[in-house]
Amino acid sequence: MMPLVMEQLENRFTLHKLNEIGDRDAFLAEFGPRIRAVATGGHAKTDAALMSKLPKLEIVANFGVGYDTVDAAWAGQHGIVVTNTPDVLTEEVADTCLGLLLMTVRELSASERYLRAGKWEKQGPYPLTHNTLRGKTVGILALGRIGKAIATRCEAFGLTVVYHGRNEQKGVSYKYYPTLVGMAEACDILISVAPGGADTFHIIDAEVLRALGPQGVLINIGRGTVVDEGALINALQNKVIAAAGLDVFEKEPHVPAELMALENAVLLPHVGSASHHTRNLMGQLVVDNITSFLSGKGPLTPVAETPWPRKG
Ligand code: 8YV
Repeated sequence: MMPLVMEQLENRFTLHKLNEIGDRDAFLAEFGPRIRAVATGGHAKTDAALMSKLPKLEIVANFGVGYDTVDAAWAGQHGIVVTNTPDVLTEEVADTCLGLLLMTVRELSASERYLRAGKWEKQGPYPLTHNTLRGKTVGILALGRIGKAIATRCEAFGLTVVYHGRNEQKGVSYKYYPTLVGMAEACDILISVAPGGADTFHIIDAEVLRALGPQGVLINIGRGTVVDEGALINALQNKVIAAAGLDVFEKEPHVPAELMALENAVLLPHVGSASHHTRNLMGQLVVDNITSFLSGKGPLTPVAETPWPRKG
């Protein structure tokens, strides 16, 4: 957790830091019975095993809009509220996504490597790119808040936007595809904004990549687990698709050597929301959720599994 979060929580509450204590079991045995709120983020898991050791737990405030590391269904069943950090990061992540899209389609990072290696002067201009954004259709997987901000930017770039998700959305003018394979067949660029978790695990598989086709480009700004990374490596090696731009990976921070070796992959270290501006807003929302909740005013941004006011 960033200093902004730690300082405010330390000033307002009694703060125990699980990550700084070597013996997890001893920590939980000593402090677990008193913990009312958990602030968490990154790759730390707040699962049933952890929450069941915190009998007074009332709220889990997750740093990040994605909360696949928190067992929100279990929390909901046990009267624990889970909050995330939506909205404050939407535009930043959409900006990053468009940057990654341009880098991938127009080979901007490869051409910069070419310049820095002194090849422009020695060997002449960087080769023309096979791919372009001109005349292309973008398929967005999961048209939520971030997906819509990406779609708006894509429209400004003159791209046709279509989408796939669990349901067709009212009031959305983009064409809806009821199946992911159907959308992959129809679009040139597949952008995944889908959250992680069991429901989306490996839904972008070999079949979807084949449907995307040899001119196709995959951009993943959501969660790495949505893509079958082995199938993607195979598809990139064998030109089943043209290229991929990835900000997220299956087992972060590990990035497979096979991906690192590929010229047709642009790889970013999960920087979608990673500016001081946006991360400060996310951190503040973690603090504000806990403060509001513990002062009896309810959570500010509860997740769908733990609605507020409570149902029933
Ligand atoms: C953060 C993210 O990098 O919000 C999310 O879901 O993936 C990112 O904004 C991550 O949550 C930091 O823990």
